[in-house]
Amino acid sequence: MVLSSREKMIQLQKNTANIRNICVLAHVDHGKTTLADCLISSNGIISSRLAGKLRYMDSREDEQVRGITMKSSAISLRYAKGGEEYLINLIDSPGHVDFSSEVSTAVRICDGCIIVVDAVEGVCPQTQAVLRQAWLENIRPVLVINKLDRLIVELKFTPQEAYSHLKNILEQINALTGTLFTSKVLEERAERETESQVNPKSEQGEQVYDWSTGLEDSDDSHLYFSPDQGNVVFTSAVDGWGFGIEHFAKIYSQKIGIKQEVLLKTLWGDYYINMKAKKIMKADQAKGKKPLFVQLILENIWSLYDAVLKRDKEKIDKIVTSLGLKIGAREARHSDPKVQVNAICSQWLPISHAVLGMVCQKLPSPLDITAERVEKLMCTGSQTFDSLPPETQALKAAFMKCGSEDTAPVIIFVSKMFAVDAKALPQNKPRPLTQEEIAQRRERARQRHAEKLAAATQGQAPVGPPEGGGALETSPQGEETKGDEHQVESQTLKPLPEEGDNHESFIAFARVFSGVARRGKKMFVLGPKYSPVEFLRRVPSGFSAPPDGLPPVPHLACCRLESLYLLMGRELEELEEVPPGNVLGIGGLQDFVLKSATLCSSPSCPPFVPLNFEATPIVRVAVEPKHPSEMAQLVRGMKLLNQADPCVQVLIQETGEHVLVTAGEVHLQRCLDDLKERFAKIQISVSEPIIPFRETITKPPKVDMVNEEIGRQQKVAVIHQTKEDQSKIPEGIQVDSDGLITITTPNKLAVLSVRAMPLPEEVTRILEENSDLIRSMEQLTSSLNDGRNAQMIHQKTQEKICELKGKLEQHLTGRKWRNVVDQIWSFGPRKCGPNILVNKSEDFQNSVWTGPAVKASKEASRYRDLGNSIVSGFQLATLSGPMCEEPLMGVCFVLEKWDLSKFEEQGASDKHNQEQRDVAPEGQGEAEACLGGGENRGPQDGGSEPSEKKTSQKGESSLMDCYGPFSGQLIATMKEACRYALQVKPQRLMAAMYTCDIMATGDVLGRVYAVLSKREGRVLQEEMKEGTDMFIIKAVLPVAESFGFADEIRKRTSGLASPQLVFSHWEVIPSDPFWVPTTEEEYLHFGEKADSENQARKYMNAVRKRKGLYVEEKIVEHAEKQRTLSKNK
Ligand SMILES: Nc1nc2c(ncn2[C@@H]2O[C@H](COP(=O)(O)OP(=O)(O)OP(=O)(O)O)[C@@H](O)[C@H]2O)c(=O)[nH]1
Ligand SMILES: [Mg+2]
Repeated sequence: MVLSSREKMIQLQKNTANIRNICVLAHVDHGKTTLADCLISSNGIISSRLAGKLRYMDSREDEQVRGITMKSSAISLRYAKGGEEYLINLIDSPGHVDFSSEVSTAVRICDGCIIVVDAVEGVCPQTQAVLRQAWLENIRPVLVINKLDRLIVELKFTPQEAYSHLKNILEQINALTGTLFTSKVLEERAERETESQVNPKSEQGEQVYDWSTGLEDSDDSHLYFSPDQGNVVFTSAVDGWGFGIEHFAKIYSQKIGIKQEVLLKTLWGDYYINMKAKKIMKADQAKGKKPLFVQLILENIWSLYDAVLKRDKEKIDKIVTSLGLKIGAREARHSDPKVQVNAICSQWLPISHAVLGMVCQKLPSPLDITAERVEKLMCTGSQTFDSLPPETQALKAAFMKCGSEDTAPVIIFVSKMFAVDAKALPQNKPRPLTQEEIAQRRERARQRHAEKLAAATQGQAPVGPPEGGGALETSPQGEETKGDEHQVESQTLKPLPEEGDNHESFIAFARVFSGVARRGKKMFVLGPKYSPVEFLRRVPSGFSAPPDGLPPVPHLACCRLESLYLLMGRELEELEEVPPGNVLGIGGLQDFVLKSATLCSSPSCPPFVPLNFEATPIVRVAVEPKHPSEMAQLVRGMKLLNQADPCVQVLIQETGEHVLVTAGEVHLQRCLDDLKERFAKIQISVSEPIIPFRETITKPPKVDMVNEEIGRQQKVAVIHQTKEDQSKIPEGIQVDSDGLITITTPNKLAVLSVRAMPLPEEVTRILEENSDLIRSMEQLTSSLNDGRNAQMIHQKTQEKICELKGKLEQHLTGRKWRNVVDQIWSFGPRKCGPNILVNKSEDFQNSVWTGPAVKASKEASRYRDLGNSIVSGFQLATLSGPMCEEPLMGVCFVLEKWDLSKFEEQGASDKHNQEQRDVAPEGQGEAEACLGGGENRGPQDGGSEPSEKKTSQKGESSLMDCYGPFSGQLIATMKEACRYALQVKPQRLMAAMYTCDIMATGDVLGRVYAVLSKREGRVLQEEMKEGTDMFIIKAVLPVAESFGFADEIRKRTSGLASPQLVFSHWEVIPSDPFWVPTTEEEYLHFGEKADSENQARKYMNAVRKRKGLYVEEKIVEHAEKQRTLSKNK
């Protein structure tokens, strides 16, 4: 029986103070979906017998088969407590790392979350991750320690042991919260300090003081989890029970006559009770006293389990009667003890009361949204709230008020788009009839029957239909034509199936932050790059026009809220309007919103900060249709998939391959299934995963491959090899002993000298971390270059830039790096990557820190244009390296010399000639044109044009010669120079690495290690989980070796260990892909052919093969031997 009708929900949605938007977060398999089942069953949506088995929120088939959740989905529940009725919008989220982006989409639209922790496994890597995500979104958590039954049944703990274990888990999770809190306080303090340094007058002395005392002063007690705070409950979701200590405090205060408040404070903690004196005292463990929690709570539960497991009928009956419960006969007789436990406990300690009670009491309503959170949502990038325009700042009040009056601006955030089968939309489905409708139908059928009977008894042939009755008979489902909603609906929706194969409809997963979302309302869709400042600049204030009549503003579109839905797990219910503070589904936005967006009725709203995704998409595959003719379907399918998944990336590579980039293997599998079965509906073939690599250079090794120091006597061979290397370099390019490449442009007018040096690891890391900052620096410079007066650079950004520069200076020390930071000219690839270009040439000085040399002189601007060509060459070189055309990482290119003297001479002589030509316009032209093969003959006519202009035209044309435009030559030459500069240094490949957390029991540990070492994994840390026989292993594993890793581990350990893989960093593969034995020792060790496996070469060749590049491979190695063998046979 469904207790909560749609009408009831609509009514509850209006009482904002009693709404709770919450999500369930945890590590994979800690019981989120099972818990959600229990809560859903309390509303009668599913039967309580099925709760925990059905996993109602896992609506996809693969979720049910694999037993893991893959998407977040919402359901609205009703809960009554203390005379108040609450509406709980519950979102179940996935715990698997591959789907952590789904967690981000859930936390954004919630105000609170339930963190679930498995009582046996305790705090796991994803627990940390989700707690961090909740923290970053500023939402308040409560804790559910689940699977307590495992402590009794599996681990066979005594109540006392269980208590210590639980205490331990609480300590762990509080320690985590503590670190998050301290880091935040310290960050804020640092911010304050810099602010007060920058602006000492505006701050008052005292305030600075406040923060310098920092940590000790900030009260953080409310942040921690503690049963006596009421923010922790203990549950067993499978067995359907759960409790907070409040429940027992109430019972025992009546039973033993101690005040409830006292019990609340002492039920958790080391307190014991002196029954005789009716006093609670601080427990002294040494005396063997039991804490209250053990004595009054755990022991009761333990004895119940004990009785049921031992099938002690008498004892069970006693417990049941003493608790005053009624157990159904079927459950009481059931042979499975689990069913009995469930029947008893779910009545005694109903889990939904414990959890939902805590949620209503401890988690905030949408009205309690904090100013801090609002400001964070509204400020993208390095903006601060104060820097927003006043109209925008005014919206903060609307957020805080969460008002539903007509004047309130409507603000909605769409956190993801999800696809549903169009047939499943409520408007396309026959609606179940209401009781009245059923009664009406019954009445009509009865009438018809009576009429028929009457006709038969009169023996007449059926006459003409009596007032439309016949029409009813011919169409049994057709009812009275007037006012029947159902019919109207089904008529209006008939056209939909005619849309052909478009069976997927997209629903936006969203929340109303302010105002009432009404069907048909026009809204602005704000793209992530939209700026209200830009709008206010373009559209005069007070301009009033219908939203679609506005002048075009970038990243702003206009849409209509076509349909609104109440999200009910697997079902959707249509709504006319949604009041503020609610989670909702919106239909009809698929043409406006790709993945997420902000919708607002007022254009002065800024777009919300982008969701922060923890996982980096790293696993790529190329897909193509089995039948080439189905390409169009594939492309369309991929587009739909891209929209339906928050984290997948869909792209077409330069090679023309259609590529899917996913967060991991499981995610990849899900995306492929979706593509095949839902979005493209075609057979596809999938390539092997494309593994990304990076190319870099290192310092020359000091030891050879057999760990012998490269001594003097062996140097001969080494030099021999370098010579060989150098022979690869074509003539005309000079290489000095230090690896400085000097190269001339094809037209011989410019000479470039470039050297490549490996950057220290730390510097590479800093560059990677700050790529966003570098990108914004770059944008700023380019907008200045364009002569646009870009937005004033914000003070905070300026500080961050200075900080970055400082950090780089700190790590780039020594003679080699002297002044290098000041001379950084560009970053690459894509102008923000982890490689740098340093300009040491004397003539032209330019650095990223100062911005472009904004000199008005023509000369300067010409240099700047040529400089841009050099930078472009560097960008190209860093985008694809010489080894296997993968991007570079951690390389510094130094442009030592940039000789343009010839070019200038040429320019001057051109000018001179031009002047002469101006004097004598005919005659000399032919002779000069030899360089350009006629191309630079240029415009010789037009004597009427002003001479100034003519000169400049002439100047430009002189840049052309038979090798093409000079700027193009510079780009190509610079790229070549960089590549050769790399090739003369020891080149290395870098592999992407996963960190891998595996939990395994002691007996399978050996097998886990075996799999890890087979796949080149490296164990970093191994820890035993206290009180259990579980080990936590932290390892790193190359992405290249990770495919099938999780499966292999599961198979080898019979499912007892399951790894979680998260992309962590890039690591240099120590072996040299071009290595051949050179020293005597190496010859001895590896033989002349050195055909033992070279991992780096294997990777490199695989990539080259995939890209269709030349691979140096010997196909027949020992031909003679093979012949002799066969002869001998
Ligand atoms: N013993 C015991 N098992 C439980 C309990 N709660 C859940 N489980 C089991 O744990 C497994 C995982 O439960 P789920 O609810 O699917 O876990 P989840 O957190 O939703 O997992 P993901 O969504 O994949 O992250 C299932 O086999 C459940 O039966 C519990 O209280 N006790
Ligand atoms: Mg789940």
